[in-house]
Amino acid sequence: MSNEQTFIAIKPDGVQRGLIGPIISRFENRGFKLIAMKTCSPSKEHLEKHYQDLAEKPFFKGLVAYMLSGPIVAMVWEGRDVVKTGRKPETDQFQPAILGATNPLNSAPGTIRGDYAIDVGRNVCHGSDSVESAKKEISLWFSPSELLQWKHSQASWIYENA
Ligand code: IDP
Ligand code: MG
Repeated sequence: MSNEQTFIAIKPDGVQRGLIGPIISRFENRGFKLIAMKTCSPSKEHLEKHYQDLAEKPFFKGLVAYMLSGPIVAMVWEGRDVVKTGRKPETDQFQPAILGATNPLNSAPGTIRGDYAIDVGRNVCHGSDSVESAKKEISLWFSPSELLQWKHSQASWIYENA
């Protein structure tokens, strides 16, 4: 168990479909702390860098076009084990987590993708898949001064040993 930070983004379809509030609520209601958030329209180069590990995939071009198709809400959430609570690690196919699986049709009801999406190419949100990628993604999307350290007044009601 460790205090972690994860990068969560509401993709253009999530923004256009009015899902900003519901997606934020999943993390907020669970007890995680929001330490950075902005609405943005990143460049093609920025999005290609964000998804650089997928550059060889046949869907890469379409993925970048999808991410360029409208505003994105970029966020950093903090809390105990927030990376793997936020999304299923690649190594564990069975952990549903808050986001659900990459393909919404494989996502359990109760997860964001399982409740709000159908198509893998329109899966409404992004979440870092490991602590290491979270660090890389946070530094790509935010400058250190944009990450706010603040005391969550609810902390002792969320954690036994806050
Ligand atoms: P993840 O978002 O669950 O981490 P990744 O494998 O990292 O999934 O893929 C990044 C994004 O690329 C997915 O969220 C989805 O939007 C898109 N994607 C993944 N696989 C496909 C596919 O087979 N067709 C179209 N888009 C895909
Ligand atoms: Mg991924």
